[in-house]
Amino acid sequence: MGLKHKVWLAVGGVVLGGTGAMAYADTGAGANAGTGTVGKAAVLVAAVPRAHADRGALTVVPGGTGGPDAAARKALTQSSPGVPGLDEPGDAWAAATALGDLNGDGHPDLVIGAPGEDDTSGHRDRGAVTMLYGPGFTSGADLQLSEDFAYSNARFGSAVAAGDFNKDGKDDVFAVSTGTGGSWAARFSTGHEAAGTFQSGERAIAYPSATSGDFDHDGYADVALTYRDAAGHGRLVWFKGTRSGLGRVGHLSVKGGRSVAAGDVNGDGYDDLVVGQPYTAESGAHAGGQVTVVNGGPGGPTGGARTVHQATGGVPGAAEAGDAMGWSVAAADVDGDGCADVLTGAPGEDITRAGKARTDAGTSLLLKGSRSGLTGAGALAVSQDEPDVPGVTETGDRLGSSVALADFDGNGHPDLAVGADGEDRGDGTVLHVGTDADGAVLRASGTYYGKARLGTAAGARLGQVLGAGS
Ligand SMILES: [Ca+2]
Ligand SMILES: [Ca+2]
Ligand SMILES: [Ca+2]
Ligand SMILES: [Ca+2]
Repeated sequence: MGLKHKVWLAVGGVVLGGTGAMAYADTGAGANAGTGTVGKAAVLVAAVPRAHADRGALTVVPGGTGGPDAAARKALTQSSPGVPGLDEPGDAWAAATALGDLNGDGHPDLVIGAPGEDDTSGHRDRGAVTMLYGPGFTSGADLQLSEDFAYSNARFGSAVAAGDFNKDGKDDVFAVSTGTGGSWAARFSTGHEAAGTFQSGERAIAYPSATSGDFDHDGYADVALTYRDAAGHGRLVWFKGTRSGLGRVGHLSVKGGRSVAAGDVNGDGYDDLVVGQPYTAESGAHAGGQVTVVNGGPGGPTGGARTVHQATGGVPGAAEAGDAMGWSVAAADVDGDGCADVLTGAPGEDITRAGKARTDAGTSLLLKGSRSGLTGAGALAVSQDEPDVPGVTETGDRLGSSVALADFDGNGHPDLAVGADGEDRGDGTVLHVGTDADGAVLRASGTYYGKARLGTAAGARLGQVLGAGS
């Protein structure tokens, strides 16, 4: 798969500790997936790290002509055949996930972070990162790292990403630890590794989320990471892919947030960095949160920045403290105009239905990319009370807890997937909304993938972490 055909996206969904899920979606036409689809339908990965006393689990749902094919789903835990590690309470397995073709066989493989995994040397919450090979996901391996990472509360695997950093045709793995100022590691398909730290000090960072995209358009996939530093400020750092691997370039002047995605929002050929900034205190964001796009260019994601919030013209809803717009972000060109569009969740949005305010019902917003960057013009809200969308809003649904954009039905246009991890008192659900042949969003097509359809445990908060790829 050529890099130029890929649209990289990420979704963040953070409830405990720090979780984010990253993935990429190939929106180009591909080989028939063999399930009767017209194109290469993307798979949906729904992770539930809080399931079964925080042991964690995930479900891979292949795409099909009608969207994600729940009947063909594959449920995975650390107890599944071929999955490394022991399934123990508190592992938070799949707190972060990414998809990439790690072995170059044309099938997406899984990268799975388990920041609560203890090691066999007595290091509690050292964390682990597992690679599982598709399409079977019955064989895999853990990332083997130097002893520098062997300490308690390292929480390795709090964020993960996949991309072909060294351009050898196989995707590589990026992973983050949050202990002692934070550190990163990359594992290349060639077998060698790189690693480094973010900042000095013993205090942990929090809420990391990573994505991969080619921000400087040199053919080598790069990485962008957001996290909250020990002082409570959102930070952004980017890493440049090269023939010899991946190297940390530096922090950006734009503040970080809770979620990141990559996509060419202004259509100039450089992937741009999309940052979800839900909180004023962390990011200097507008009340209620915002999404900022930092333009890619020859020097990476360091170009001009453009911000959209609910007070921006054209954006539905009102900007109120606590809405948490930007909690999750994904980027892909939904309408096919050559500019990646951005789907963002605002799980703290209150919605009034039948005269009663439903606190934290949540919403999601599809924001359009344009030649001049991200815009509020033409923005679309997808919540349970929007016209045609099935379901009704309830207090605490938290719709928008995660988002993904990928072509789940293989019609050539990315579809929307929106998590609502508070639905039905914490069972959670995922809302899939399709798009037509022109890329128009079909809100009436909304279908829920809840506990019964995906077989997740009660109270697992399905919709906390979503990923997609093909
Ligand atoms: Ca590679
Ligand atoms: Ca690059
Ligand atoms: Ca661009
Ligand atoms: Ca577009």
